[in-house]
Amino acid sequence: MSVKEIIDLRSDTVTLPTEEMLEAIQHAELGDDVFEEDQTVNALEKLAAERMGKEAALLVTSGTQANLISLMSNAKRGELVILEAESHIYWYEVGGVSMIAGLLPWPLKSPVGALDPKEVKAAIRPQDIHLPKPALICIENTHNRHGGTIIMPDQIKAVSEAAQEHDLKLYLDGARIFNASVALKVDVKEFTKHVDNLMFCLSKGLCCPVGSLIVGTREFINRSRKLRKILGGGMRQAGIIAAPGIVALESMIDRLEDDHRNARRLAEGIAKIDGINIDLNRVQTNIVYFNIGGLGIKADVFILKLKEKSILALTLTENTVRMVTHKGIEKEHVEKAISTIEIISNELQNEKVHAD
Ligand code: TLP
Repeated sequence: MSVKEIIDLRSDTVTLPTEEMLEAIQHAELGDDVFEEDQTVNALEKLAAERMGKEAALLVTSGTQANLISLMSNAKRGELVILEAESHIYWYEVGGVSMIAGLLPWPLKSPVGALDPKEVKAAIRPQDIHLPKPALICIENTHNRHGGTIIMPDQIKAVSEAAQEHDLKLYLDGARIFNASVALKVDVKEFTKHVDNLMFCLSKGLCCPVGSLIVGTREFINRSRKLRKILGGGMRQAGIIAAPGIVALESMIDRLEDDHRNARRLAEGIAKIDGINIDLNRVQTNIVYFNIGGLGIKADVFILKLKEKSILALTLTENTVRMVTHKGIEKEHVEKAISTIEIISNELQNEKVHAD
């Protein structure tokens, strides 16, 4: 690691394609995917469906597009969607759930990201002339804003029972579902078998440059394909994107364990620093949040100080900083990040003492 090297812990979306991926792109068999003639896309979609234990899959441009198409494919305009209050769909997708899908989001709060089946049942209110029709429940795994927390298969099962009882669909925003499966050392189907359909991202910890996959029944995927076209997401020689996706599914999943180990080390290092608060129980995968409220400055100022020292991070709230580990972040980068946070924290504590 050179002294000037930037350590980018903003997100696992900053990962670059591997040599093997670039090689695969060069040799990909291509065709027009709107005519379903790109054999590389077809192979990726088949592989994704098999991995998730579902009938079919569809390659789309991003996680946000995957969620939007899935919302529209699972529910009709004016219907109600139950989701977790900190979910990505509710927070970060520019309100597409209402603006484009035309759904009424019904957010439920939770301590660490898992919906409480009792609260879900209570939210599914009886048919009444005054009320919108509940159609869909969305869950997120791992849960981003709760710190990359894992929603356990039996927790998903309990929500799926509530959904089935009331004839609602259950959808999983599984942008980082492989992080959950690797962390628990269980097959990804242990999670997906309880949901009707889902999406997962290729362009996060799996290092692909672009793309997410929607997975579900053939009927759901056919509907989603049409919606993707409406939204301008019909791509032509998309094998260029699919080729690294195949490499990702075949060889990039197990290495997520390295990211989890690094995140744990980072979190444990940060936990020792005075003035910083971190909930180590939430550090279950590759996301680390910590509260810097005790240092007397706001998170946006703190991340500027980090940036001056070549460490990049994001803010979550006024007082919370987010760091995400990924391919390219090694043990020495983690150590450097910890020591830099410590230096900045000490400086701030000293300034505070002098000001008092
Ligand atoms: N999350 C991004 C940012 O948008 C915050 C990140 O850096 O974590 N679902 C979940 C759970 C996500 O974390 C994300 C991306 C998405 C959906 C959307 O994926 P993209 O960025 O491909 O549209």
